[in-house]
Amino acid sequence: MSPWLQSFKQTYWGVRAGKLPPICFRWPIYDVWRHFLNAESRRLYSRQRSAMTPRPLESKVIDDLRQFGIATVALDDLLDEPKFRAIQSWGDRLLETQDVVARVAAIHAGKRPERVKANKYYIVRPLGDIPVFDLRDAVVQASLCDPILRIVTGYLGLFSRLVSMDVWYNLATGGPSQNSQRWHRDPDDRRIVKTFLYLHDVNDQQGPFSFIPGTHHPGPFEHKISQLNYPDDNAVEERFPKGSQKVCIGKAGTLIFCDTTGFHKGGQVFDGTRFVFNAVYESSASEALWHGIRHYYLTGARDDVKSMAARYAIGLVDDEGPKQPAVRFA
Ligand SMILES: O=C(O)CCC(=O)C(=O)O
Ligand SMILES: [Fe+2]
Repeated sequence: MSPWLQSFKQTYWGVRAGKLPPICFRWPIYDVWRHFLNAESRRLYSRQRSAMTPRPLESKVIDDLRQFGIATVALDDLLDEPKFRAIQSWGDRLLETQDVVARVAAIHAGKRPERVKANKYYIVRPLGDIPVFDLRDAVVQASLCDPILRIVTGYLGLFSRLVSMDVWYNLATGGPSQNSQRWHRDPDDRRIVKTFLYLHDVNDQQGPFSFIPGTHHPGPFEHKISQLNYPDDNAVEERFPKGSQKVCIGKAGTLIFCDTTGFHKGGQVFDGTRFVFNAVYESSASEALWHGIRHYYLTGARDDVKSMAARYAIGLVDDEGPKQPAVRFA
């Protein structure tokens, strides 16, 4: 079948399934409607300006995000009360569950789980593919805390949506780099803030998150919304040699903020494992939101969430859905 006919068929079936046609996500159409769709989130942010005024360390993170597209801090340095130990022991308990131990052992024995999210068979997700979090979980409270939301909204210039939270246990599976282990730009929005919280130390053999500073600004290998942005590996390496790449090795408790519309990769473990919590903040015009993709569910009393920015962040997230997580703790 000719590529033209193939893309026509894909568009046709996509539209029938309720998806917007790809043209809606191309420049400049997407950029125009993104602007209008975010009118409310910009207005809410500017109304809350004084509450959202960043503290000095938060301002430094925002500045680094603007300039380089990446910043790292220790989570507890941002918070009024340390939370990392509680988050880490919650994570460690997840790893000790029978189900997770069995899945890890199977992969180490060379088995490849079938039908695994995004084909990432090298990741064990202790909470399953669509995790259910509770608003009382320390990790959720950290993801919605004022300092982090001041950074995210300060960088994006609008109230953002917490579109994803996930826990990854990356294993060494050998073989060539795959999926997001290869250099790419994320396609969901024009500006994205992803945070990666290292739950265990990560050295250069444990699949550290890596980024090419500055590539969140327009540059080579154009950023395309709603499409794969994976140039040939050699082409990226030639254009951005090793010296221009930032490899985020770090201690447990390290929190990385990154605008992943720039080139990044990670999670290819050669020795040991990588244990990380990932949260994703995007605008209300994020492509994933528009396609109705739900990455997680939330339980707990929403009325307890007081800050406007946090309420907005979870405003579109569904309550606990049909899929139960693999494990739950009270
Ligand atoms: O696993 C990693 O370090 C990279 C993941 C990634 O590409 C992403 O979260 O967008
Ligand atoms: Fe990515």
